[in-house]
Amino acid sequence: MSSAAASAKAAARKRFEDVYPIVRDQLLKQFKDHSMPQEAIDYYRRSLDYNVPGGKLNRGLSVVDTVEILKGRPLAQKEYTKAAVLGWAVEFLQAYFLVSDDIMDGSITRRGQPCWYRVEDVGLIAINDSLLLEGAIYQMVREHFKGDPCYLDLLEIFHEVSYNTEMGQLIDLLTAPEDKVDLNKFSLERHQKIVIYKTAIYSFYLPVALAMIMCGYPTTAPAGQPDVYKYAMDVLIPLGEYFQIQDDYLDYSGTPEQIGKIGTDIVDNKCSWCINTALALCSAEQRAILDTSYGRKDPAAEARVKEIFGQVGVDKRYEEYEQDAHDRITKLIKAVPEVSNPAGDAVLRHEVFTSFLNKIYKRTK
Ligand code: GPP
Ligand code: MG
Ligand code: MG
Ligand code: MG
Repeated sequence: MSSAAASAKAAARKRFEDVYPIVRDQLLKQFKDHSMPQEAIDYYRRSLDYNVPGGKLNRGLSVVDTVEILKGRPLAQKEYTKAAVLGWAVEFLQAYFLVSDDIMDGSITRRGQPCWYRVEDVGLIAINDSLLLEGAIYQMVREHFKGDPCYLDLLEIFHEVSYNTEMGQLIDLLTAPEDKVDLNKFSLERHQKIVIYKTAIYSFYLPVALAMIMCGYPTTAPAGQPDVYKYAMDVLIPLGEYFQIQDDYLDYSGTPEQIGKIGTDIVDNKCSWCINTALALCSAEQRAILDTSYGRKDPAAEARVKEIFGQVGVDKRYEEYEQDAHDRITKLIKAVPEVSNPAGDAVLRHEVFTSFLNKIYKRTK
């Protein structure tokens, strides 16, 4: 990236980050309005600051970027703030998922710091904190959008997408029981179902759909008009699937310094892209080792699994997968009609999708 592009990116991030304190302080003010004890206000603030703003912010920034691309111009401050509130709402949704996912996965670190439930004086209060993070979404959307024609569509999509993600989390967990390792349960088909539901919909479809809703694209296509949300879905789901396969691969191959978390997929018996790929390539002897070593809370067993991933060539397969995904998604993008909204002040430009693809292509963290 050129230094001009890098500083534009840093400035965009800073502008987005500057909206966070506004949102947080509105949430804290509600606590005060309910005369919550100071201890609760302080705790809630600490939970928000710990869990919401410290990630890559890709999802949140995507909402703002997409609104700008749809409108084809920089946003005025008022509309910027509204787009950014929706972006932060996606980051709150993500924080809600991650705080609870880390408990369910028994994870150790997240974003380079201990998982919230492992922080002193937090423990299982983290469950309630995750619920507050979810509830906060609806508080902030109401504060900034009530009375807007798109308000109901915004509420519906947050509910629908949350529900889809919870369905995905359920099949992720059911496919990976802690005490019963059975690699026969795994398949690339099951893997695809899991990743579409647990990651792709909320991480890729949601930010773009929110931007489209905010720009006045009707969620039910008028007679004779293309269903633009369906077109968006047709590109964004494969994109999200590609993103989660990267996450799976980095869980195995990345260092904690690089990815900001300690990979737990092998010891957690996860139906990840790596194990499915290894199962398709391994010999009977290697399979026997995988059967006895996968999903065991034992560093030596984990090391044996990683060794087999290396032997069967998971890394080379990943490189091939990545190239193929990039080319396939590029073709899907070309098939999307560049439709205007009814007011004629927004266009579903291909750049909405290519900007996503460029952001994640060959990512290493
Ligand atoms: C993360 O998958 C899963 C989610 C963010 C969805 C969680 C959904 C809930 C309803 C709680 P992961 O466990 O592979 O991610 P990571 O590797 O970051 O822990
Ligand atoms: Mg996890
Ligand atoms: Mg998980
Ligand atoms: Mg993962």
